[in-house]
Amino acid sequence: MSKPAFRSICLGSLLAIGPTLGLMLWFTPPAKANDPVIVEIKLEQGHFVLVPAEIKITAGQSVKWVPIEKDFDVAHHLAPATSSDAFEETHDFDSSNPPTRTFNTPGVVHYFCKKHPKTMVGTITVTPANQ
Ligand SMILES: [Cu+2]
Repeated sequence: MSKPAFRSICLGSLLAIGPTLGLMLWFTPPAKANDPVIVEIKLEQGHFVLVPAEIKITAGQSVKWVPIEKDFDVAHHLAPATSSDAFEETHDFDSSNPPTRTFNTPGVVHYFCKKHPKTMVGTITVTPANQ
């Protein structure tokens, strides 16, 4: 096989594979690691609670708080437990606008709901990304 012929076969393969790869990437959904971890807000025995109350995530991951009692448009409002907890306070929210927060710094974050401070208490443990 002469060199020019070989070259044109290679080029032909690239031209065929390129668009195929491009299409595959186009249709591939985002990686699971980037999907937010869901914490549900449920009504249990008359009290709103976080499920799960304690979660462990990897630095860079996001958490989304989703009220699943859609019949009750009760507002929630998440805030750090203390000034040393790296938690960005939310606005009032319900099932129509659940908040998401991304945690980039390893450590333990305590938070609670200002509307339901006795029962909606949670902890997020953020581990380093390379562990
Ligand atoms: Cu609440």
